[in-house]
Amino acid sequence: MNIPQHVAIIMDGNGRWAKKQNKPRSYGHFVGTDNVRNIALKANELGVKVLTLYAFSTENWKRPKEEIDYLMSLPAVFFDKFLKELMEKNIRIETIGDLSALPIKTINVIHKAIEKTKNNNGLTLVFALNYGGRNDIVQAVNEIIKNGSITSITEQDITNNISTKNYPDVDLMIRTSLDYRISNFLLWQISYTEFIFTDCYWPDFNGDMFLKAIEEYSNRQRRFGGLL
Ligand code: V0D
Repeated sequence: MNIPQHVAIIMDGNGRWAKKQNKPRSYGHFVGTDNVRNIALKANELGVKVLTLYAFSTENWKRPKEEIDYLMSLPAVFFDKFLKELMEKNIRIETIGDLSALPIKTINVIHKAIEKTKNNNGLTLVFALNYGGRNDIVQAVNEIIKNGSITSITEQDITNNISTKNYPDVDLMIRTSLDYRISNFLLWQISYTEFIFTDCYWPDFNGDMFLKAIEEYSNRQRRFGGLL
């Protein structure tokens, strides 16, 4: 089987999953957090190098304040429940996106998780937090023009300055829960990415379904614009 090096996931459907059983949206987010663990362990087992998860977008600030407050408590929930296991399984936590807008408590927990896991060399589990794909490109260009003598830039310049500069190309993107769009997730990075959409809500998306997605990826022929 051809294992993708880098998988990205839009973890959608937590609210709808909760609603279906007359529970508050926050309960869906809570169970969704447990599922981050399940899928990260599966990805690690399969030998995926990088798993990038869209946890909070630059647009999610439009949600009701109480939902945002609850979401901002989840890094601590995740950290307390799973840090020990992440260490045992050699999983490293990193983030992309602008953390500076998050509550200071949330930032501190995230920094702690990054610091504690920084020497692990299994799966790199990347949380996209306050992340937007257009913003990512703009910040890369701003970084490049800090070199004041530049008059034109190349694709490689952008690739070298974008948030995912240390990761391999995104081979596979998965979106759960029935919407067929990118929602300003990775934009620059998905030129040749394979897509898999599933109607399953994120809390129900299990390790077996993840494996099935990898198998489907493995069966596709990637041509990168050329001919076979
Ligand atoms: C809610 C489903 C883990 C989708 C997954 C702040 C949305 C659960 C984290 C997390 C969220 C982030 C950083 C870190 C450790 C864990 C997380 C958010 C939302 C937004 F270092 N799950 N999770 N962060 N959800």
